[in-house]
Amino acid sequence: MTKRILLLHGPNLNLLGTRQPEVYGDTTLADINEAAERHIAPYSLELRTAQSNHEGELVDLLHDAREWADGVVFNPGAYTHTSIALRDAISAIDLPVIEVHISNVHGRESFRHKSMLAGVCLGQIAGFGWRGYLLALDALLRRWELLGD
Ligand code: CA2
Repeated sequence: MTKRILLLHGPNLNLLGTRQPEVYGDTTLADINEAAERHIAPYSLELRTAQSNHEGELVDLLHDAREWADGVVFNPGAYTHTSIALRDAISAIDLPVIEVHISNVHGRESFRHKSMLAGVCLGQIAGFGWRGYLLALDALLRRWELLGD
């Protein structure tokens, strides 16, 4: 049975690869989505990608995912640190959601140390650059026993 994954990117991540390469690297969002597609190619998985700069639209995308997806890999950007609406949406959809951050948020400003979302996610991956998205995909693959130890 094919599993379906939403790879969801939050605010400002459309700018990846254009600014602040010292923090976020020089990989673009399109590069990340392509790398994710390549990564899952050997498995019976379908990937859909989306990016929004708007909190309510991210809530809608999470609600929609309930209708079709089996899991979500989500970089909520700065909404990580502020959004009770996204926390409630993740709680409501009852899907495994993995929070991903390109940078090590715990080594940055103190306001980035707190995630409003991590407690309702399956787990959090931070600090491994764009490859963190691939680690998150592997975590879902393992959960579904499509990838062994
Ligand atoms: O490290 C991450 O992935 C973050 O989610 C990125 C967010 C930040 O607010 C979080 O604390 C950690 C910011 C995304 C901004 O992305 C940019 C990319 C290129 C140029 C400017 C911003």
